[in-house]
Amino acid sequence: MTMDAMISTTEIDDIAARLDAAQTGVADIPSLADNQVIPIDAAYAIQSALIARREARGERVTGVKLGFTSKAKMAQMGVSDVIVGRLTDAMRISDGGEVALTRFIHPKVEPEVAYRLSRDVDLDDPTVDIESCVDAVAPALEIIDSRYRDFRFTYTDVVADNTSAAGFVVGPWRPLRDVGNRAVRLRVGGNEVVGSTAAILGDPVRALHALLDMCRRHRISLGAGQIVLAGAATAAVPLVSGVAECEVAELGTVSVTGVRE
Ligand code: OOG
Ligand code: MG
Repeated sequence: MTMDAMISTTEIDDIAARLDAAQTGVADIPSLADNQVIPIDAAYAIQSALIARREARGERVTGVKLGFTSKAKMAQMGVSDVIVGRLTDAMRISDGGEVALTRFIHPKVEPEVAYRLSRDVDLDDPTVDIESCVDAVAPALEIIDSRYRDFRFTYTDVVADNTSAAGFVVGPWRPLRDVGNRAVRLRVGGNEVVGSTAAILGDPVRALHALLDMCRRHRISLGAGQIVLAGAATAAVPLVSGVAECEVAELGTVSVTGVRE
């Protein structure tokens, strides 16, 4: 590591504070990379500091999410490796519920698949079978809202910003089943995007294995009851007022209504 890539714990906390203020104040900030090289481990440390701030306000981590598990998303954002972020109870919106668009800077919505962990995952057990730690699967929507101006960021920037996580909606849970190669349809206002769950690393179940690998590398715990978002099956679409609905063939439908207050 070169000297100029080093980053102190004070800087880590300062950046987390800036990202936190951008989210709570609904005001974007410039890309960190404009001023500074952030090593990947520091980016995950910033993400953890950001989550610690949310927890100090009473939020609870209720899940994790993967990003850039599809080529469409990698191409849309110009990155080439998966990322992991945290979901909190404050980000959850009930299926069919409303969400105020004023909560966000420039929200987009993604069609996803969610898994539910039924057991704690021992990251230090090299033989752990992640699929056996999951008991249910559901269609889901993720609302992403980069805290960076114009959604412009580098790989490490977006990790620091908790992978743009801003909201999520989970549809009806079904007992765990194969959800590979299912048609996916996302409708937002007059916009319709179609795709397939095959876009998610070939099969969303592979996202669970990618998640285990990322969580081991970055020491992110996985516990019983947590929700896992496997990543978008298509490029993200701007969230506007009205209904946003995701349908995954033979799995179900999930929706949220964006409202202007
Ligand atoms: C980062 C989040 C990507 C996904 O499903 O690929 C993501 C972003 O695009 O802002 O959540
Ligand atoms: Mg996503």
